[in-house]
Amino acid sequence: MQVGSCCKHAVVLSRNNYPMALTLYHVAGSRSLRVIWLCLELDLPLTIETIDFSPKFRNSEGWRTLSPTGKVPVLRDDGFTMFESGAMLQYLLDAYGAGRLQPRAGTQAAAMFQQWSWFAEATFARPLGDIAQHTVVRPEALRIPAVVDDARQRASVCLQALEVGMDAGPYLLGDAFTAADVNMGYSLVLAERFGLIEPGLNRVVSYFDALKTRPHFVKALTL
Ligand SMILES: N[C@@H](CCC(=O)N[C@@H](CS)C(=O)NCC(=O)O)C(=O)O
Repeated sequence: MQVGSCCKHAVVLSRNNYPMALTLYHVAGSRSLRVIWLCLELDLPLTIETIDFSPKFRNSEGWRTLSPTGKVPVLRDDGFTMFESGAMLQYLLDAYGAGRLQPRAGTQAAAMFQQWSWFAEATFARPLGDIAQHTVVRPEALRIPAVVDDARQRASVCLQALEVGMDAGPYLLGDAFTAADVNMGYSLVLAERFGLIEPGLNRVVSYFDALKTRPHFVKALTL
């Protein structure tokens, strides 16, 4: 797979001698931010290969071999390849996290960790993705304004659910920062980009502000 030949540049986040060889196929502003942020938080070495986000490249046979739906990101660990950003976080936590940034399995905290992680992608990111598709990703002729209007409503319901449903903070599970915040953080980046975070969402605003004080989030946003 000649992904490398389509990469604009590679950045290597590496300070330790871990036995793994993680490579992330990345596009700035995409869900690959989650993987970069988590690797920084866990101090895992990661090679970041920025790929071409054009439909031509994403529909190429080579890219579809790695990502059958043509989406971004893709993670490789030596010869092992996977798609779905949330699943990547879980793999990294379980394989290399040594118990960090996730609650012990089988606890109610772990259930809440799963709830917010799934919510961030399976529920909240759906309308956000629709907004992205119909404002940026699709060619103009294929964009449907009514889809955007509807998606904005659905995303607002999700923000309201976060407002009333999250713990007292500062993080989703209270005092402990976890990878669920990494999952949610990216969805909030999109929500902010689309102007959906209203000032009245007090808890959401202070939660997102708390995430923005984390240096690794700030760094991930620049890559
Ligand atoms: N659930 C997937 C969603 C992947 C996804 O939609 N990625 C976006 C970029 S953030 C993409 O590739 N969009 C292009 C498209 O859908 O055509 C994940 O979390 O990895």
